[in-house]
Amino acid sequence: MKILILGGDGYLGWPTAMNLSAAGHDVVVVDNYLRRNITQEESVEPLYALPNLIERCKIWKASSGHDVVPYIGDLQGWAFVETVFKSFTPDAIVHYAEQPSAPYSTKDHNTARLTLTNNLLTTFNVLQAMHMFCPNAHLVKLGTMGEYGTPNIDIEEGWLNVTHNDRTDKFLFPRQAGSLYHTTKIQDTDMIWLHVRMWGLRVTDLMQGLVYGEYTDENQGDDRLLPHFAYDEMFGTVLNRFIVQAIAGYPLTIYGKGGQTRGFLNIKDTLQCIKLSIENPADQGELRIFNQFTETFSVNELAALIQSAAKVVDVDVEVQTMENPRKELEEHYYNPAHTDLVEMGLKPNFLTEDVLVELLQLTLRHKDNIVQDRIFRNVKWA
Ligand code: USQ
Repeated sequence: MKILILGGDGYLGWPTAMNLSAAGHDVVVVDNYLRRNITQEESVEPLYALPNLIERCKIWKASSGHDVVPYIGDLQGWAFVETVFKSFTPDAIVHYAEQPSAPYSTKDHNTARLTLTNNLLTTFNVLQAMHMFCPNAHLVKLGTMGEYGTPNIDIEEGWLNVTHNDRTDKFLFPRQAGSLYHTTKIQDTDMIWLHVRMWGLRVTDLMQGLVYGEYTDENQGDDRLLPHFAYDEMFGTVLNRFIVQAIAGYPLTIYGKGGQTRGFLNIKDTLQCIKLSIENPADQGELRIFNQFTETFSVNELAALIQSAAKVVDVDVEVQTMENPRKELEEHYYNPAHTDLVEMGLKPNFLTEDVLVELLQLTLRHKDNIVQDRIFRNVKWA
């Protein structure tokens, strides 16, 4: 298939590009280096430096023989979008091209505005381009489990049957996010649903949990092909942050009571889910929604797992409970369904001690790069 990956330089975009090209697909990647530029501006660069997207494509070609073709540009610009879609006309599009940090989206007016305009305008342009240039293509859009928030009822996979005054209909499951970033993902879903109904587009919207890990089948043995490893308060997610904090001798930063519970998955499982979705596409005029995670943990449970795994590499880890900079429930009910992708063939890679030890060892190799003041800057939700 001809597959276009938007956000191809990102934590998930680059591993997806290698994985799908290794599977024999014809892959084009697009990126404007938004995340690289923001992390430089904010002085929160990842644990190790990595080649840029053009260099990565050359390294991958030399080691695997597979072509991945890079386009560098901003998908908010219509002329650029037209060029990409007219020259490639994809069968499938994987859309990761968004500002992905909740704390960054709440930092100040400029960062909130950038998140809103970047995420919504990019999704809007992708839908317009599909309608004009490739109406039969399948869009695989990365949403987030954070769209649902933490309601006091079971979370279904995307949809809910509602009976009201003796009549029944199916609606998008109620969404109530906890940050502006997560809200842009809800707005994306709503905009996609409109265009599926209006134009008969085919779309899979993946409500993804928190992804952890660095290693995939394609990057073993060549660190230049790893995804970036963010550990700062804005772009690092909780598990990767705790791994780096453990190695840095920084007490694990548990926000509030630590009962916040989320869905998690290994980066290898993200790749499986994307491939399964692409190779078994949604129907024309269908918005298919899957909850993409394999297991749930509270922040306290994660901290305990990392404390225990760190003993294997002879590191003692302290934890600290700190005032929560976010506005979120710290103890709540959480029971989201997640069976559809397993029924399609997903074979989960669970969070074992071996997986944690592998990440701790990778971090130990780069310990001297850790900058302590990137770990916590207290970006408040207020
Ligand atoms: N947390 C801590 N200590 C930390 C960092 C986070 O206790 O040092 C807590 C947060 O308060 C929150 C939970 O851990 O309750 C998760 O926070 P996070 O920063 O790891 O993840 P989040 O902001 O929810 O967003 C991340 C990604 C986002 C993706 C989302 C999936 O940045 O792109 O959409 O995970 S989900 O969380 O399922 O919505």
